Amino acid sequence: MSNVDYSEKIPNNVDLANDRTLQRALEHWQPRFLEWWREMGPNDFASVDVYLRTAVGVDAQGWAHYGTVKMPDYRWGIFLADPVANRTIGFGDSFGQPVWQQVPGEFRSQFRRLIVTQGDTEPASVEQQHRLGHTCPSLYDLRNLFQINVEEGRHLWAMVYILHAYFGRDGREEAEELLARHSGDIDKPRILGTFNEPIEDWLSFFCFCYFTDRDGKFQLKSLAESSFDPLARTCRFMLTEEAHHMFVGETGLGRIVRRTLEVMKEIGSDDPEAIRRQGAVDLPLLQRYLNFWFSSSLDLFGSEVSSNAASTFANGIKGRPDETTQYQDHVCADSTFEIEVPDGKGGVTKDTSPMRNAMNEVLRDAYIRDCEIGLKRWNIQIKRGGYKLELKLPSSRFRRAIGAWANVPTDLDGRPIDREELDRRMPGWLPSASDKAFVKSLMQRVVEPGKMAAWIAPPDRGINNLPVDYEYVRLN
Ligand code: BYC
Repeated sequence: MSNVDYSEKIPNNVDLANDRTLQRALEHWQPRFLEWWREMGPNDFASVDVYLRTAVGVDAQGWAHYGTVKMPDYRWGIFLADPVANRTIGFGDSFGQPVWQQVPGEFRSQFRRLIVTQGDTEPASVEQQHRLGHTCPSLYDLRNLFQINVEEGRHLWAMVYILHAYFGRDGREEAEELLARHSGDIDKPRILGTFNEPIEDWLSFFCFCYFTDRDGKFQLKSLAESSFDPLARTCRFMLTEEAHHMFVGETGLGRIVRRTLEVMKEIGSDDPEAIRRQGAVDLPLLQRYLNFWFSSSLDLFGSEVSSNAASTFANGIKGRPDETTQYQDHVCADSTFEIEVPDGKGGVTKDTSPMRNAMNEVLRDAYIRDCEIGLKRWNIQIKRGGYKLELKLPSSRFRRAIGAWANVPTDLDGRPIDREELDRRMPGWLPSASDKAFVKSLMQRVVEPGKMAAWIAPPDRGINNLPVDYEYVRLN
């Protein structure tokens, strides 16, 4: 089961060759995908050789196989983690019953909605990163960008397989629509807000990988618990690839902090202007980027109290990350969860929600704790450098567009403030036009093997035990 059939037009471990109808349908979608990749992917780099990881099997030996590939020749395929024998439903009203190999009719539209939402984010991120290759800070980073891009393409394949294989004509239509919506398109935008935000510089890219890909981790972990076994298995395999995307975010931001501290030491100052004159990123500017991407990514969890969340949990469609190992009560029929909501008078009050309705908030809380880890590491670096400044995540009430705090003006600590104060202070909390212009001025491509742009420190090590100065992308 672990081996991937690479002799097929579409590499897969789902025995596609024995389902001619499905195979034909996917082979019909394949050229559309490639056409989309040519138009919306990193196609200015179609002819370059990239040192990429390609899965050749879903077990430990197979999933990280490295070699030099031209991106359009990457073998996008369909890989499901191996089935777990006698797996039973891990949560909700049908707890303990055997998992489903087909989608129950009554849950079809709920499943389709979630799979489409998940699928929509994958090509969206490739579109957002479309032009970043031209301003890479090093060949190492360029290679990581392309690795992420091809894997997001494969994650799109993962969802398209599920739509084609289990949702008939509706699924095929949805698969077409996944290529028809585009990030930031006025008429046909991507479904979730963050995936319509432009990513025009590498600082935004690293923030996106740190915060937004981490939402991917939490959502995929929740879907990996699903009672619909093919969905659970496909998400389990996606998670192995997702880990690298967050690694790129965390180490990218960590390397920026390290370089800034070096510059601060060299010039003996933490004055942002003086740091900028040396071509590095001052920490207050980095903080404003963190504020932007963190607050945007928090919205991806949906409303604090959600009837959608309650019913997907009750119906065994979407669980909580590590449902089996992290929780005692997998049914949550009677438990409650306390949330803080605006009191409508400029203050905060506590509300009690049935646990099932609060599942989005449970996930968001766990996500916030996970986001803290990187900040702790960077703050240790800053403290060791002898500086007092600390990077901080803003409150989860800050700048929200979804849920109880949507459009409620608060400061970075989540204290409700009036709109006039918000308008006055917001420019100091988010990247300003001059911040963005400065960051843009730093985005000069560096492509000599081993060399780094002046605003980012080298990584501790290269990819797959190769040296940092390996020529990860041969630009010809
Ligand atoms: N922007 O009851 P509500 C990833 C919509 S990232 C716009 O509050 P629900 C990746 C919502 O769709 C992971 N709309 O929330 C990362 C609903 O609309 P409909 C992606 C939003 O439904 C980096 C309405 O508001 N995967 O993989 O409980 C690179 C009311 O919804 C937003 C998933 O998200 C928003 N931010 O939960 C590449 C997993 N938030 O349906 C990839 C699948 C909510 O009434 N999706 N809305 O028209 C889900 O589980 C759920 O749809 C959500 C929302 C968690 C997103």
